[in-house]
Amino acid sequence: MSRKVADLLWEMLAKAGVKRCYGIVGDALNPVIDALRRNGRIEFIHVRHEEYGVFAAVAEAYLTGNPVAVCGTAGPGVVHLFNGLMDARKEGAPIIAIAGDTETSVLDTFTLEELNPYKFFDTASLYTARVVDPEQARSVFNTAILTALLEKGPTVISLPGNVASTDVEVGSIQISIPAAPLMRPTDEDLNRLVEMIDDAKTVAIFGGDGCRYARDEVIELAKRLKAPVGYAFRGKQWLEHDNPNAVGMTGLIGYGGAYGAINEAELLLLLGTDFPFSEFLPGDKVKKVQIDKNPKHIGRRTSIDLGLVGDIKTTLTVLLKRVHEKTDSRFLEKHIAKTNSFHDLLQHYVDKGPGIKPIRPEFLAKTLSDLASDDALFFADTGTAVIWLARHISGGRDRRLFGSFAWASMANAAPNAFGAQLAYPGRQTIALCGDGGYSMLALGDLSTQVERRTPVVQVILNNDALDFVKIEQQEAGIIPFGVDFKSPNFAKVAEAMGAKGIRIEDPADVREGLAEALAHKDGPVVVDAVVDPFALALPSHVPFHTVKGFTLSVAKQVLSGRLDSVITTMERNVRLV
Ligand SMILES: Cc1ncc(C[n+]2csc(CCOP(=O)(O)OP(=O)(O)O)c2C)c(N)n1
Repeated sequence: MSRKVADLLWEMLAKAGVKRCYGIVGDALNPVIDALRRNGRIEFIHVRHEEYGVFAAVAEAYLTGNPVAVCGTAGPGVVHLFNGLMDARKEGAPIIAIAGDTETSVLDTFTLEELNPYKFFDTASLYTARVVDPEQARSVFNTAILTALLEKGPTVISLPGNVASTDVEVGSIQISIPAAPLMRPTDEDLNRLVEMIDDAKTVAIFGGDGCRYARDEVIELAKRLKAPVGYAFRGKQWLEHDNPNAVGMTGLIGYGGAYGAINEAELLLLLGTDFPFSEFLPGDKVKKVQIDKNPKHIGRRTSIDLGLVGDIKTTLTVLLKRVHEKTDSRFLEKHIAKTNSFHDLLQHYVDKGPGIKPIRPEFLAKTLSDLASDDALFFADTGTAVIWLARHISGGRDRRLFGSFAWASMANAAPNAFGAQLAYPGRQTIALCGDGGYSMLALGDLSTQVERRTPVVQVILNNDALDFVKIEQQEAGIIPFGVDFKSPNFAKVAEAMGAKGIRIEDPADVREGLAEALAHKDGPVVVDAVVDPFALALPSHVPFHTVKGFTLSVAKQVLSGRLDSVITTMERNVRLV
């Protein structure tokens, strides 16, 4: 049967489970979007910025596991997709990007908006194809869909408008998507692992997103081995809640006993994690075993004594049949006690919060966590928002915590929450945003949310600063520079755009303001929370160079006449209040 290439595209995407395509149309994409309209099975989400669309798609794809389409048109529109596609690659989200391309008759002539898709997408995309002949179409679309789904990341189909509107002869359109295969190490390797576990007096576990489907198995293993369980940001939501062995996170936003546990154990099991901060992982004094279904992850962050390829669930299911229970729980108890005392420390600004103005972000985040529903979906911007998410937003069986954890782009949270709301209509979706991030990307597409009346709750930490970088600069020993700016009253801006706006300046209004926001179901709401720009968040383990850098920065600030801001930082962070 004959159909246009663009019709074939949407037919195959719909068969693969794509429900939405986010993007902006124009020139080369016009015949593609005309076919989408004809198809009628995929919803087009017209966003104001292509990057916003991709961040929305990333959240939808990650949370649901379904493939999601995005589109941008020739040259500049395509370029706007890039940052989001990098995020999809790092977060493991199956996205198929349709890039409008210049007519085939003028390819390689440096014509208007021409972009070489192979070169341009090389870093982000798992598979990039340029369809210059209709006969390629079925095979290319099939490969793009399967690669995105099975390798979990973005693929790109670059489609010139003239090819999209050409007829192509295709037989039956089937798209067969196999489930991910079960993978585990050989018996020989598992026996070596059992021996290493038997030989170690103390074992700690550190897990990442690879534990997503293996929560029960990891917790059971930890119980048997009396092992404390630490986690990377991407492992927190799977391993923290209702886990008596949980000891928190390590790294620069770390808390609890995780750093101590993984550095003091005799044996460390790294499960499904590509945690990038090597300096927070132990050196040679701790034996390390790493298990990951992606062989490229093994040994790249720290040297490993035993590397095993396998998915965590399948591997641990077999391991649990062979492993011998340990009886001495003193190591576990020590690190649980450390975790508990760190929690008391974290609680300080939460408890004192109602009496401190400007509002402490710790108090704001904890109140939000307490008020939100048990199945809320939380998203945090890269910036201080991720710190407060890590430390004060509690997970739960049905809660999800997501962000640009592995790529670390700013401005992800509001679009993430928008995509999640479209995927799970009516479920509470909450974005904790930076004021820098919100101004960067989210503001324009608040109009999109208003039009669609999506009840997304956006809480902006209005601190008039790129605060995370301000802290970074001080840790690096330099005087904060280029980090201050003036934010508008976001509540008023939101109201002017047709959303609900709530401004909170007084700590006494935090609870009521957030409750009102969460109760608002008729469209988006923006909470403009004026928070303390001097709130510091130091990790549970502070590396020496950080202490040195901070001291140096403080000295430089004093010497350059900024004593007032140094005093304010000290006053606001050494429990004087
Ligand atoms: C697109 C992008 N640009 C720059 C950075 C570097 N960066 C990381 S956090 C941050 C500051 C974020 O500021 P804001 O959104 O205001 O949040 P805050 O830290 O003040 O809470 C910057 C500039 C980045 N990660 N991504």
